[in-house]
Amino acid sequence: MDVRLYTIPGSHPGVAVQAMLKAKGIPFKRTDLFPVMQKLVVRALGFPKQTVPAMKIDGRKVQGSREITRELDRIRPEPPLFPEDPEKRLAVEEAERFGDEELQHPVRQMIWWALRKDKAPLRSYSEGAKLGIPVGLAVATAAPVLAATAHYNEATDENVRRDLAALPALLDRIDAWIEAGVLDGEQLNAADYQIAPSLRLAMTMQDLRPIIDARPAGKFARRVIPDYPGDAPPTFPPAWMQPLRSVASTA
Ligand SMILES: N[C@@H](CCC(=O)N[C@@H](CS)C(=O)NCC(=O)O)C(=O)O
Repeated sequence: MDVRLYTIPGSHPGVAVQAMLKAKGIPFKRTDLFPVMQKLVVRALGFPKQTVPAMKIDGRKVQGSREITRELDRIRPEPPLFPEDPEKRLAVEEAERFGDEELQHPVRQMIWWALRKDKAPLRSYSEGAKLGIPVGLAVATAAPVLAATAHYNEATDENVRRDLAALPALLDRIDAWIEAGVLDGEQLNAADYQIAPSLRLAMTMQDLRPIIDARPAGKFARRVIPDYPGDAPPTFPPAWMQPLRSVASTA
């Protein structure tokens, strides 16, 4: 089987797919793309959308982390990514949907906002990446790419401030799923692999790391994805962090 994954270094859904490929023991090759450029490249490769992760399996194209999850389960059923029991499966599917539709994007907006403000940490997010040019050069010339990426992800002050205020409620839902055994069970499932990389990306930001680490969600994320590239020093204005701090101090 010839499997090639197209991704961006540090992409959280890209990390999710890599963790599932690893869990299933499927060997694969990875093509790392630049943000912005990836839109053109994946379309030029014949994928219907412009997002990564995108994957070719023996020339067949599958795009989107949830679509890839199902395809991986189809081509290599063991270990399964969904429970057999229909009720448990529904719960995992709902948590997986939440991870994709409600958690992924706010974290994406936060990190692009932070990197646009200070591009120095970008090098740490490119650890292990094969971009085709030296990482130092990529970082030195990254300002227009960061501006464009922040723009198309709508990583505005207003949105990121709102994302930060909403984060405690998202973490509450994740902690509740852990408590209920939907997440963090003995056998990791599709929702574990969808949610943990977003938490790990959020935890690369020093502003958020201690807050998430203090909760079951933090321990869970580190179990599912032990290593995640990137380390960004505190960047968010103190007033934006206030909603997170007041929840942490009353917990
Ligand atoms: N939620 C989808 C979309 C992933 C997504 O938006 N990926 C980002 C990189 S992390 C991307 O390719 N953005 C480019 C764009 O939106 O055009 C998934 O999990 O596959």
